[in-house]
Amino acid sequence: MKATVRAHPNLALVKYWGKRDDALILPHQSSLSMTLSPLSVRTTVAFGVGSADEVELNGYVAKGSERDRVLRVLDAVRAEAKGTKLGPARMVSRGDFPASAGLASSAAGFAALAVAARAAAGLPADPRAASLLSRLGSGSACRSVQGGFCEWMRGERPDGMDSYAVQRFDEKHWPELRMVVAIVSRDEKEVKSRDGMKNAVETSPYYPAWVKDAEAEVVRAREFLAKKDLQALGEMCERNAWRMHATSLAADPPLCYLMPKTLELIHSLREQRKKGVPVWFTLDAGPNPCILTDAAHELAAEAAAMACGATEVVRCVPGGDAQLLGEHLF
Ligand code: 2P0
Repeated sequence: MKATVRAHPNLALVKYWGKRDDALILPHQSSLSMTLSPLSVRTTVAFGVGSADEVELNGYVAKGSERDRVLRVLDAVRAEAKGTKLGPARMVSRGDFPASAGLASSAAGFAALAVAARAAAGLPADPRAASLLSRLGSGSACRSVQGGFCEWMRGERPDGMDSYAVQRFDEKHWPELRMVVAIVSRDEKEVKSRDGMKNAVETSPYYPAWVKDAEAEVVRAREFLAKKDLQALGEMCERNAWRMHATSLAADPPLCYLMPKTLELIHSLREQRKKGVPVWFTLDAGPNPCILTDAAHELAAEAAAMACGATEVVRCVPGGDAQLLGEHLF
C-alpha cells in the first residue's frame, strides 16, 4: 500500500496554452515536450494510514488549492480501486531542483503522484491511465509520465478520456540534444499559467489563430525530431513560443512575461546563430529562456546566457520515464 516514484519535469517545444474545459483540464490544442533530466521530483504515497489525508510538499503541509489538487488525484485512484478499501492517504513529495530553476515542479510532481498512487493502490502499471490521472492535477503533468519526447493529444471527447500523452521518441533517440535553462529572474511571476492562459482564451483576438495552427505544428515537430533536424526544430520552437506569448500580449488585460534580460538573451542568440552557433530559445509563462542546442554547443549557450546577466544555468538532457524507487520518503 506504499510506493515511491521519481519523475522529471518537461518543457514544451509546442506549447499548451488554453483549456476548453477548466474542470477536467482539457486543452484546446495538442502539445509536444522534451522530458528533462537530471531535474526530478520524488513522491511517496501510502494508503490506509492515519485518520485523514495528509499532503506534504517540499517540507510543508499543503493547504487550500494545492492540497485540493492532490486530493483530486488520490480520490480518482480510490474510485478506480473501488473493490479495495484504500482508506486515508499520506503523500510526501520533494523536488531535487531549486525553485530558482525557473521550471515549475508541478508537472513532475503530479506525474510522480499519479504513478505512485496507482502503484500503492495495487493498480497495474499503465502509462496511459497514469497520464490521464496526472492531467487532473496539472495539464502539463500528463507529458511527464514517460521520458524522451511526449505528445499530449488534445482529444475530442467531453469526458477527456482521449486527452492524454503518448511517447513519440524515447530518451535514447537523440541523446546529444540539450536544453540549457537560463535563469534571468527569480521573482515570482504575477500571473500564474492557469490564469494567464484563461485570460488569453477569453480575451485575446489572436487566440483562434493560435489554436488553428497548433495541430500542424505538432506534426512538424514530430518530423523534425524524427530527422534530428536541430535547425528546423529550433526555428519552430522560437516561432511557437513567440506565438504563445503574442496571444497574451494581445489579451485584456495584456500580459507580458518577458523581462529586459529575456530580450537581451533572445537577441544574443540571434547573433550567435550568425556566427554558426546552433542555439534557439523557447519560453514558458515566465522570463527565463530555455536554449535548445546540442552537446557540442551547450557551453557556448551557457556562456551566452551568463554574458546577458543570467545568474545561473541548468544544462538538461532528454530524461527517462517516471520510475518506481525502492527507497521511500517515509
Ligand atoms: C506547456 N505551460 O505546454 C505550457 C507552456 C506553460 C507555458 O503547461 O492549469 O501548470 O495546471 O493545466 O500545466 C503550464 O501550465 O497548467 C504549462 P494547468 P500547467 O508546458
